[in-house]
Amino acid sequence: MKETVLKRMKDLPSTHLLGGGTPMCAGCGGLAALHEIYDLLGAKTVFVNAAGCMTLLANYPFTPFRGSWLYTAMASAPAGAQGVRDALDILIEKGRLAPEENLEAVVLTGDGAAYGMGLSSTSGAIERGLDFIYLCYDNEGYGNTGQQFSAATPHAARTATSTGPDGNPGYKKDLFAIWTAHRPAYVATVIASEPLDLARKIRQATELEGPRMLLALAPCPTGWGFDPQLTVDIGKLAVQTGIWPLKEYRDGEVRHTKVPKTRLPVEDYLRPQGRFAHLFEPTRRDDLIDAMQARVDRYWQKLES
Ligand SMILES: Cc1ncc(C[n+]2csc(CCOP(=O)(O)OP(=O)(O)O)c2C)c(N)n1
Ligand code: SF4
Ligand SMILES: [Mg+2]
Repeated sequence: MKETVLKRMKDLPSTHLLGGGTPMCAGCGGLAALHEIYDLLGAKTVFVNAAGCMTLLANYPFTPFRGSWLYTAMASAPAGAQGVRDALDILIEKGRLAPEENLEAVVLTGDGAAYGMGLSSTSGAIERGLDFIYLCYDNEGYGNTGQQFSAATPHAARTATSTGPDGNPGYKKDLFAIWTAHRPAYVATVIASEPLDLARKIRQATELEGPRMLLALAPCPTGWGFDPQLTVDIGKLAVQTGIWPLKEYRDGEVRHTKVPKTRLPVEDYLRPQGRFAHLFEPTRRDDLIDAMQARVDRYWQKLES
């Protein structure tokens, strides 16, 4: 049995993440982003995964990855990446690993870990100048355990733990700003529904050394309550309404990489999602919708001034 499995794995293409057979939800926006990113990073990666939905991808010996995978506790993925990086550097220094066989240490984490539990170990790793890529798929909640609110949940969204008439009372933390405050090598926001923007940023990240973050908004049909066939549409609406600004940070400068020419109303993004249904039924909540629109407008107006 084991030999058959190993033979089948050997016959697989070398750098592709295989979507079929994974125990993920149909239409998972996080998986779509990872799929595109892994195609570009290639098999010479060691994923250091903080517990979350993507952990389901590595059920030994069946995994769609061709590279290596290390599973860590939610708060500890950057510490795990430090260990991997140090081990690789020592092996290369001792001549036990050829430099061309070097691997990229890539933290793969959800927002629950990235915006909350793992923030202090992440801050320490950036401060030490760890040479790693930090990939956060942000589905704006603790998805794997039933979409409880996280520090990435938007204001007014309903979650398993924000069930009142106003939804989540808190506001989404600005992880991009938290990272750039550390002056790392590179930070970028991406989304799978904008693959060209995403591909350019992955190339940029791989050409640099040091701490580099890719923050992917991950439309989540299960946790956000929309039809899985709408994942790409929801992703595009996040960009076109200005809710998810596509931008990058390098050398102390932030640059927006795709500015919507005419911003659509945020309502277009909210309406198809069950987590915002209480803003429209039974009574329309103009107070919450208008406040959300005003926050997005203020963000973009600040850039224009
Ligand atoms: C310290 C700790 N608390 C709770 C859990 C249980 N747990 C496993 S996955 C998960 C959700 C993680 O959320 P996020 O990081 O956003 O990833 P997602 O599930 O959304 O992919 C939780 C709470 C855990 N593994 N470790
Ligand atoms: S809960 Fe959301 S993020 Fe998790 S696998 Fe399902 S669609 Fe993907
Ligand atoms: Mg999450």
